Amino acid sequence: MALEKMGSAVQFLLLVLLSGLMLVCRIAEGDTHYYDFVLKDTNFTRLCVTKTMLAVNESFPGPVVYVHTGDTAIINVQNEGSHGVTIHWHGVKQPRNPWSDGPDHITQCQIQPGTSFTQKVIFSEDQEGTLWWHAHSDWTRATVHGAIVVLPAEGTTYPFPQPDGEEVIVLACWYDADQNVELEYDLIHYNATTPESDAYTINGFPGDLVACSSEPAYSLVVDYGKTYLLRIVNAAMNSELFFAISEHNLTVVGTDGTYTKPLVTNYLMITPGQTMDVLITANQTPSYYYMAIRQFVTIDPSIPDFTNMTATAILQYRGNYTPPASPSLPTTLPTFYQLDAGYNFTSKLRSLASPEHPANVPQNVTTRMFITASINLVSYTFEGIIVPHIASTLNNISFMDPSSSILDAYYRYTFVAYY
Ligand SMILES: [Cu+2]
Repeated sequence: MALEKMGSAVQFLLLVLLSGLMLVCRIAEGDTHYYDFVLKDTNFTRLCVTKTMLAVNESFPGPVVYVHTGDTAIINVQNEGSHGVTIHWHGVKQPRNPWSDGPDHITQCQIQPGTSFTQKVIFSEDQEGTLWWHAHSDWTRATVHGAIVVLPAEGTTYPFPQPDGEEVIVLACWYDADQNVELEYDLIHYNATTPESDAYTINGFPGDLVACSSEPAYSLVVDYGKTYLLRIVNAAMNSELFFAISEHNLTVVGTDGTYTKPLVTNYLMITPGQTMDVLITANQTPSYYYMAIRQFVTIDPSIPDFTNMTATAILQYRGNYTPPASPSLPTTLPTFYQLDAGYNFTSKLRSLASPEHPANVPQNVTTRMFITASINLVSYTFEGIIVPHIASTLNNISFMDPSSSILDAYYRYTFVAYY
């Protein structure tokens, strides 16, 4: 009997040990999530214009990828559209896994119409918060993009009180025409850098202040007294954006998949490609309030070359009350040329740098590299005519898309690579 008891005690201990080991393995390996992305030319109507544009799963913005730190996402991209594109996982550090990064002609060739490509994205680094994915061929990313939510690893939590709810908010551009055609036309005919969009959008919609305001706007429905984590992505093509919510403070707690020291503010300035994790508490009189964005313009104010509009969405309290005829606009949203507002906000951001989330900045510099990024005038022949043309360079070397992937060629030693 005593032996039997001892045996079961040993069995129990072994079981505890084994499940502990399994838990460690689970944390180390993470879960695997599978997603299907179908690229398709889809009809959308904004600003009273209906156009066909490339989108993933017929949605603008596209689907959200949810993972925990340490997980892997396997994403099958099926291209049923009319252009070859690639998909890039913006900001996801993938050490020793360059094959799924996505920039076309750098790590892979384009996924041609009628074909598919499966990407394995490993969230292995200490990255938590919000990142995003987007197409990486010409300006296809204007319509082909979505958020990536990286939750804390299993068994861990946020470095701030657990929010009552969370929401992804993607800021983007709307072009009435095909932005890729506009881009090419501008480059060839005007030596211009980038076409301006016709509107900005919040989760796909420009909101109430544009013509055709009978079109729907995005609404975020909240409960009084609750705190929400907003995962904001600036997917606009080329514009820094101001963001504010009428009467509500914002607390920035993270940016680009890294936690920050909490920063209480009444507006944000978010750069293209950047993400921000922001807490808001629904602590105002239940009503409708505008959240709004507008471009932060740093060029000469006499040049009216920017998207001069304010996009809106509605923060809507749940409950019984008479909604206002028109929600209030945030008075704290800076105007387009307010340089000090842009710089003041950015200069206040600090990494969290806690024991759990350290800021490991390398202290020991072993190699110093001198890199010059510039835009030069080069000449090329177009339809028999020599055309002066602007081209970006790194250390005075410009880049033209090769016919194959550079990574592939480098890996197989088929050409000599320079940095
Ligand atoms: Cu990117």
